[in-house]
Amino acid sequence: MTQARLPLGQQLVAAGKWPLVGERAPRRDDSPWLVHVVAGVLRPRSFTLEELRTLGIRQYRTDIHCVTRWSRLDAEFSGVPLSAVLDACGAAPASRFVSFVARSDRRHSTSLPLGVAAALDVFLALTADGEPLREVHGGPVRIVVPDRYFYKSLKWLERIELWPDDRLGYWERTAGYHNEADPWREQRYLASGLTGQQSRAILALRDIAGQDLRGLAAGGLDLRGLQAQRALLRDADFQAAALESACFDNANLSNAHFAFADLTGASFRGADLEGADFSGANLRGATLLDVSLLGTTFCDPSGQRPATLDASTRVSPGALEMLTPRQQAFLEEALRLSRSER
Ligand SMILES: Nc1nc2c(c(=O)[nH]1)N[C@H]1C(S)=C(S)[C@@H](COP(=O)(O)O)O[C@H]1N2
Ligand SMILES: [Mo]
Repeated sequence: MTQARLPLGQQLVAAGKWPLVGERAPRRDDSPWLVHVVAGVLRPRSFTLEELRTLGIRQYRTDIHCVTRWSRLDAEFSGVPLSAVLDACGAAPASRFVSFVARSDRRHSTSLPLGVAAALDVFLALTADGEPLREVHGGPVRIVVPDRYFYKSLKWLERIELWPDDRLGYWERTAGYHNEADPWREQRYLASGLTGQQSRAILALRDIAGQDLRGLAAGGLDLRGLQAQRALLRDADFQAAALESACFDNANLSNAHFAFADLTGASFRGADLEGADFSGANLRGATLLDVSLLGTTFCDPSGQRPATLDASTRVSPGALEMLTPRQQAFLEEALRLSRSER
C-alpha cells in the first residue's frame, strides 16, 4: 500500500518524474571536486570523489518528500554513508551538529543534529537510478537525508562542518522552513510571527505589495481587490477569503492555502504557486500565466472539493506539466470542458 507511505498533504509525482527544485547548477569552477571536512573534527581532510568511493559504496532505496507537496517513492541511490566519512575524520568531543555547505553561488547550506544524522543513516549520493547523479540533481555528489523534507538533502556537497551549536541552513534561515523537517509531523514551516490581529491590521488597506508576510492569517476575510504583487506569502492562510480581482502577480505563494477562496478575476501572473491549495476555490476569470505549479492542488485526491474553472480561467498549458497526474487530469478536464462550453 503506497498510501500508508505518503505523509499527510503529499502527492505522488508521475512514474519516472523527478522535479527540479531550488538552485539549478553548482558554482562555475574548473578545479577538481573536493569534499572538505574541516571544522569540528580531529583529523581535517579533503576527499576527492575517488577517495570517497574507497570508504565503501552502499546501495540505498528511499522515499523523497518535498516540502512543496510532491513525493517520489523508492528512489534508488548509491553512495557513501556519512558515518564512514565522519569516522575517517573523527568528530571532536564538543561537536553536536553537522552543517552541509554547497559548491554553489549562494553557498547553500542545511544542518542536522549529529544524532539525527546517525539515526536517519544520512549518505553522500554519487549515483541515482543506476547512473552518475545528474548535475541538476546535485551531481557529482549530494547529501540525501531519508525521512526528512528534501530541503535537508543538499545538492553539490563541498563542505561538511561539525559545530557545538546549530548553524541554520539557507531555507531554514531565509524562508522560515522548519529546522526539523519531519514529513510525518508535517514540519514544513515555523509558525508565523504574526498574530491574527496584526494580520488584520496590515490587511486593512488591502495593499501588501512587496511585503514579507509569510504565514499571514487571512482566512475568511473580505479582501476584494487586494494588491499583493511581489509579496512573500509562503504558507499564508487565505482559506474561504473573498479575493475577487485580487492581484498576486509575481508573489511567492508556495504552500499558500486558498481552499474555498473566491478568486474570481484574480491575477497570478508569474506567481510561485508550488504546493498551494486551491481545493474548492472559485477561479472563474482568474489568470494563472507563467506560474509554477509543482505540487499545486485543485481538488483532493478522490476528486472531492474541486476548484471551479471556466472558459474565462487562463492557465499556461506548459504549467500543467509539473502537476501530479491526478491534479493534471483534473485541470485538463476542467479546462477542456469549459472550452467546449464556449
Ligand atoms: N545546493 C542546493 N541544495 C538544495 C537546494 C538548493 O537550492 N541548493 N534545494 C533543496 C530543496 S528545497 C529540494 S526540494 C531539493 C531538490 O532536489 P532536486 O532538484 O534534485 O529535486 O534540493 C535541496 N537541496
Ligand atoms: Mo524542497
